[in-house]
Amino acid sequence: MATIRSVTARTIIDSRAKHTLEVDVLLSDGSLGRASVPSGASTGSHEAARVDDPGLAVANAQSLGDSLIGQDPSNQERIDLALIAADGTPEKSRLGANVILALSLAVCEAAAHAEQRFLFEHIHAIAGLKTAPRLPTPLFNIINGGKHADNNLEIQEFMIVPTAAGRSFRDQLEIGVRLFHELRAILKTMGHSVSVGDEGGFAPRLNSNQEALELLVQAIDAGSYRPQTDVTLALDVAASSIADLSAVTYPDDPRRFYERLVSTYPISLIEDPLTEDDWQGWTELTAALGSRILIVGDDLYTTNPKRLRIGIERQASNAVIIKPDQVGTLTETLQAVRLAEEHGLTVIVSHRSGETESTFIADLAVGVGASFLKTGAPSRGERVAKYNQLLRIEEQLARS
Ligand code: 2PG
Ligand code: MG
Repeated sequence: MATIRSVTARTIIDSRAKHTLEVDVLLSDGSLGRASVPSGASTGSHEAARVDDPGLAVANAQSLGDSLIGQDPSNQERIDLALIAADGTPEKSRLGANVILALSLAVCEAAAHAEQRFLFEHIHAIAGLKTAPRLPTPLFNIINGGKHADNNLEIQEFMIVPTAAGRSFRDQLEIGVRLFHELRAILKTMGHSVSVGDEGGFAPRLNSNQEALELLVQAIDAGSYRPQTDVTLALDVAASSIADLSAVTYPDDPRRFYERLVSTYPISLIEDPLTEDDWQGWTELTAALGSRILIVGDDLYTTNPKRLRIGIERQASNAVIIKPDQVGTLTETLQAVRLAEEHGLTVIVSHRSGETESTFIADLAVGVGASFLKTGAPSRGERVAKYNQLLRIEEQLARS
């Protein structure tokens, strides 16, 4: 087996014109793995700690990377445990979760190349899951609010979800593309801005969150699709990033507010409807709505197997967001996915609002057989890169 010959760390620019870390891992047989790190705007307070200073991140990645020279990249768990041990803190605050993640993912890609496997195949091979590789259903965030846009919408993401049954990924992507254009035309006719936010969705100034949902239903009608049957709606409320959630749900309490929304609109999924430490509220909401829709924990869990275990015990949600950068290694990410699989939680792999052109999460979603991939609107290069990678993987899976 090839061994790690060299590691090179550098900064590159992300989609918000911020510096982020990129790492190359070169193997003795010439195989190259390259990984970069995204970043969030609505970050959960339980996420692993990052080293934000670009110079320090590069220096840490370089010295930590040098300590991997000579090692076998196919043993992902051993590499990741060594990275975790080198940091030595529970939150990865000494060397930085971003530093550790870049190395972890670059090693994974290098090993896939050395073994002449597609990345998704390699991830599947090391994941230890029962679920077979499959294409995820895309969650298209076509109206951006909250911390991802400069408008007045408190809710962060208004998404459309093609129904998967009987549809290829390519067909599902076409629905996203078509509805993106339908919505654009509707907004233009109304005299709204059609500039896009951080995740490629439109960022109009509307009268209310409900108006955004109305516009999505209008776009579905305009595209001649049937709401609920062909396309459903999804929200990421990102409740912990809202200054006063009760002002958004007013005059109702949150539970009543969401029950009303779900009865009024063809909603199939709500992410982070409540704040990240309101365990009791989550359990009650999941009891009330969990048989009708997916209640998804993002900031609640931060891809951390320890927090996910608490949520499973408390029946706090029936779905989980998986973001490798929230926890800092591929091994811990896969551990969270295994836990979700074991307990029947729906898995949703997700991008961050600040992204690079890396397509790792597309392969991750397929490799772990995730039900969904959330990676923005079908617009902006760094979002489209992931959707386009899924088109290629769909072809590869069809051939094998
Ligand atoms: C989220 C993410 C991605 P951010 O809340 O789910 O959409 O946003 O990366 O800003 O945390
Ligand atoms: Mg979220």
